[in-house]
Amino acid sequence: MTEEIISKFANAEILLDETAYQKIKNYDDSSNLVDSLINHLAISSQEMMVLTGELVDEYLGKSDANGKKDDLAQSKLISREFDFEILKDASNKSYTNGEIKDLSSYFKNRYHKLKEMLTHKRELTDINSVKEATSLDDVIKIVGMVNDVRYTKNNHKLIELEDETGSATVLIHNENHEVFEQAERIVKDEVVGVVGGRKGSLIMASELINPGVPRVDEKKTNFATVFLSDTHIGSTTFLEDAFDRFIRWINGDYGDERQKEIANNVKYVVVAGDIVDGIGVYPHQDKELIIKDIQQQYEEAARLFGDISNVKIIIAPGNHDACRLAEPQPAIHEDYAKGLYELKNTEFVSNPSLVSLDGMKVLIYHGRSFDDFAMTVKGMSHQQSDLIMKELLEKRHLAPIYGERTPLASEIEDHLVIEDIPDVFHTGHVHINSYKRYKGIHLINSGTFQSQTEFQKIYNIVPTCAQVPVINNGSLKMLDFS
Ligand code: D5M
Ligand code: FE
Ligand code: ZN
Repeated sequence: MTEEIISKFANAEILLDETAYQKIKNYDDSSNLVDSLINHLAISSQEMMVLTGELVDEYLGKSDANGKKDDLAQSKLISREFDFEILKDASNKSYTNGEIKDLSSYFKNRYHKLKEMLTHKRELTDINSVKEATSLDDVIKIVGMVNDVRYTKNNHKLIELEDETGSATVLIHNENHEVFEQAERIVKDEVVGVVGGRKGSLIMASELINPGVPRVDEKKTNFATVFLSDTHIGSTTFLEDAFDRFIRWINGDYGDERQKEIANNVKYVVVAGDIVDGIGVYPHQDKELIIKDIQQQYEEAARLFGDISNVKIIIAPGNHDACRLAEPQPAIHEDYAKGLYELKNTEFVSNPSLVSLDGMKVLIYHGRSFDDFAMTVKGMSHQQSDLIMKELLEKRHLAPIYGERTPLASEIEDHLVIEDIPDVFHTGHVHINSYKRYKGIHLINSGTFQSQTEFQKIYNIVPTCAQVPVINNGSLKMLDFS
């Protein structure tokens, strides 16, 4: 039996310390205990672990006379190891003093980062400068930043493209259907490649080239990650009952067996902004607030999220949080959110940011730029944020349009360029769930826990409330707490 105990645990990747070993060996029905412990630990823990005497005692205390185990999700037997890493965060990287000089270095930095990606593409090796291109009679290849987009009176598309040497006007003929359709999605201030030929003072485009994203390999994960955003705690329209059901679910107290099994597997919760409703975000907001003090709103958030244990909670800000509005938004400051900071399992990151959850890369972005895309690009809307997310990935920029609804800080570096390809692209803001798999990347918009507001009624935005996306063992599940 002695050897059998050790080898059974070893096969299950569990190490025994001496006291645990003695306790198990001396237990009446040790063979049964070995099997049930291994079974229990295999479900609750994903990593190699050390089983101590204390844990054995705790387990035995929780087993009833028939050896039937307690609700696994309730068990605090395992203290998990989190392989959590912040790969990119802009919180402490804000250098700008707001001078015009910064704006030009900001755009230069954006241009160079994206040009670097574009010129690595087969179609854009040996590019011409824009100045050269305006007098070339051969095939023209240029990379430029979009200064302006408009139509000719015959409904062709005109793009004003600029690099450090000058600017040129690119025409996309509407009978060139494929390229024209692509040109419909071109926005101001993005960086794009053009292949074409000169016709007088115009460049006729035969190809438009985005920096693009390669296909990513499927990440094998054996844990569950919950994606939340836009809880808007403090608002009269915050759906507290639904949120309570969510918290009960995550703690193993709500849902059917299958849902409880997922809850038991949850290791991370990611919050992509608007965790609270904030104050003074729009005129007369106080009429729609149940908690009128920003710190109190975060205290309430701490009370609600404080019921989640043994799960790491990663929090990024949105446009309602106590944070500067200009993106990149630094992490929510401790002065505002003391209670949340005091929770042992919280992490605070900037908007945007890139984190690694046991090797699964998650790009977190609140999604303010979706308003600009929904307002300016044909066929795009708040309802289908997956289409916008796909376009942002192709453009490799989270908020290309400067000077509209999305305030951007003119930093020396452009932190909104998508430099690393994530496994998951998680957004919020629109209050409408969406999910798509694009080139292997999970595109997730996590909806909201706020019912329709007066503002959203005017814009005809119908939120999808209390629908929570979870990636469990690599595939998406939607859980409904409404
Ligand atoms: O955003 C709540 C909803 O309102 C979301 O669907 C986006 C939309 N929204 C917010 N601001 C604007 C502007 N300026 N134009 C159009 N649509 C907007 P929240 O960030 O929670 O207030
Ligand atoms: Fe919101
Ligand atoms: Zn928002």
